[in-house]
Amino acid sequence: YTLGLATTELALHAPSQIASAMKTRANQLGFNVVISMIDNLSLLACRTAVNELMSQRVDGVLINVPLSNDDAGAIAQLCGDLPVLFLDVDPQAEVFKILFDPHCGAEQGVEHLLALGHQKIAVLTGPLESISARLRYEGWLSTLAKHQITPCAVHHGDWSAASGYQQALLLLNQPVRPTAILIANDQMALGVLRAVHEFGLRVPEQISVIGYDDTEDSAFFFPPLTTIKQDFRLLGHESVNRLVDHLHHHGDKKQSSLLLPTSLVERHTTS
Ligand code: IPT
Repeated sequence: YTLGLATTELALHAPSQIASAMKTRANQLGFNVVISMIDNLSLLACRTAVNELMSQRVDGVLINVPLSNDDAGAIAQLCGDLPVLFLDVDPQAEVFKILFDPHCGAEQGVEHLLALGHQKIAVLTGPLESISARLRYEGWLSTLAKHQITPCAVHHGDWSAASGYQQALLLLNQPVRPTAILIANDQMALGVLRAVHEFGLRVPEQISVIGYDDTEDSAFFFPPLTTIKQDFRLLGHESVNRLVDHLHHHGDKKQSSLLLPTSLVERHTTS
């Protein structure tokens, strides 16, 4: 068998670690993985990537591209009888999927900051074209709202460290200084840490920072990053297992989607 992976930008840490874990698991099972990477977030780009994989006669497809419910439906239709498993859709989407619970992750971050006594909390979201970025943002807002808190500032990045740095400079130049920043991924948190340090502020004494992902490098940021872990090795392994399982059963077994838990990893950027 050959599996096809349509993926978003592999220069980002999370998608590359997911692809690597898939490849490792597929190789253990004796499968090949061919990869098609999209360079912009659009349905057309995703269609093109899937067509490219189908022309290479793959036996099943993994889609790690953020897709709205309608777009995921369109891609599932494009695949026809070919088994297709989605990794970046809404938990409500009616497709075969495996995801980390975005609400659970967002809630864990907020609850951690509230337990430490923070009230003046700023947020830095991922790009709002991404369904996961939107769901984390909604999760933060609804959890904060339960405690009658609204964020003191809202900024939007694009998942990169550079955008985290730029947005943090804007944030720190404003008169209201937050005591904590919730950040939608670790790469942006890396950029935020640099900006905060350039402002001469101490982490976590003067400002707390919490990321999301727990990618391989996050324990080596300075200070080591507190974050919400998504176990990408588990995701890569489970997604391949499920797709292969589905292939072996010739699609006669009901496709069972999976919602994986996230967990808080407390290091040294929050107090
Ligand atoms: C998601 C990451 O959390 C984020 O950091 C970014 O890399 C994004 O992917 C790229 O699309 S994880 C995804 C499986 C929701």
